Amino acid sequence: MYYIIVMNLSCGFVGLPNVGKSTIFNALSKKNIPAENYPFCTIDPNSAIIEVPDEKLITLAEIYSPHKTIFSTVEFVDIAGLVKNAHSGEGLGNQFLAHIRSVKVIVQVVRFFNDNNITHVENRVSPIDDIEIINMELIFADIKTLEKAIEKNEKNVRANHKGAIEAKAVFALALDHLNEGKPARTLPLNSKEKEFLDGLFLISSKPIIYVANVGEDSPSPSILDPVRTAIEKEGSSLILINGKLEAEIIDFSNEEKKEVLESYGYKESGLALLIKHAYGLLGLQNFYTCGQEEVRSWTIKKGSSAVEAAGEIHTDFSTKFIKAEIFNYKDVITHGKDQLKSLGLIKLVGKEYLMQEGDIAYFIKGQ
Ligand SMILES: Nc1nc2c(ncn2[C@@H]2O[C@H](COP(=O)(O)OP(=O)(O)OP(=O)(O)O)[C@@H](O)[C@H]2O)c(=O)[nH]1
Ligand SMILES: [Mg+2]
Repeated sequence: MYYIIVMNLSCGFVGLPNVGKSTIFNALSKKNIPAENYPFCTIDPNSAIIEVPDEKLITLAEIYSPHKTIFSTVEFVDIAGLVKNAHSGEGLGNQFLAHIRSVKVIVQVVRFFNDNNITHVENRVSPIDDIEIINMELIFADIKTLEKAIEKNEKNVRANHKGAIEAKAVFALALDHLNEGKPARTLPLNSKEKEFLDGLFLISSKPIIYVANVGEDSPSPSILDPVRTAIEKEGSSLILINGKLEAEIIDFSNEEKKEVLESYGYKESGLALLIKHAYGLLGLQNFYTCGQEEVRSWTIKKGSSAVEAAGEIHTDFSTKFIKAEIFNYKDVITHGKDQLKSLGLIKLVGKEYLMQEGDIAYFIKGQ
């Protein structure tokens, strides 16, 4: 049996220098890139393709004993540290922008650990202020983008181009919002208005997950709670990862890792937690295909229909879609794979069927 990996989702690690981005990136991706105690250790973004931890897929592979087991994957990108005024050239300046623009989810790593040996660029450990600095840099970058777009759109307004007046109104709303220090993702717009902004690929419109790099001692509620409240108010979520610990157990087996993490009070690995949140934010779920040749996990948007799921495998399966046989992981576990047909647990469905979490599909296509 061998394993193959396919890519679906990308997460970019951002944050101040020396907060532990590369440490966490390495620990989660098992990649040994430099994570040293000096700011701007990471200059070019490093990226890693990582398998989505998937217990269901592993169980299905045990049941079907295929030649290949193929996991869904995510791409992690370790982006250079940002500093205050990066948008006007401080630190590594605007190099970060293109890297952040290319990812689907921003993972903001925030330093909670105290360690006098590790320099903090602001010479203090204050998560709430660090978050503010990073978020403002992303907003400043977006303000620049928006101002350019407004200028360009003025020509369209003068030339009476279709939609230019509407775009002007949306851009003005967005600029006010950003100027108030709020990220574009919290601007309430209807779907038509949203389309005008979508074309600008604003960084602060991307979903964000905050990772507290908590170090050896868990932060006290008096430090953690106000940060969590501020983040949740914005509609985002905060997860706790002990970067240093995860880096130390990088070569342990999965069972050993689980044991160590549990002894420190962590129910799940940082990787599993992060991916679970990224799936939740983007509204993703998995379905499976199972056969003798391969057992494979596929990632789709929640609410996808059978024909959309089929298209994820190959466009041929969607354009020539006839029907699909669907059964669910839960039934395989309860009844075994060979009893499903006689028990009436294999559904024959058409294009419109809504895929459910844990569905296993066999698509039938025409010539
Ligand atoms: N004590 C302690 N040190 C940590 C922890 N996480 C990271 N460090 C140390 O902090 C230093 C900086 O970590 P990096 O992972 O390189 O930080 P970074 O955010 O990637 O920094 P840049 O690439 O410079 O932006 C290294 O010496 C790490 O070993 C932690 O949880 N506790
Ligand atoms: Mg780094």
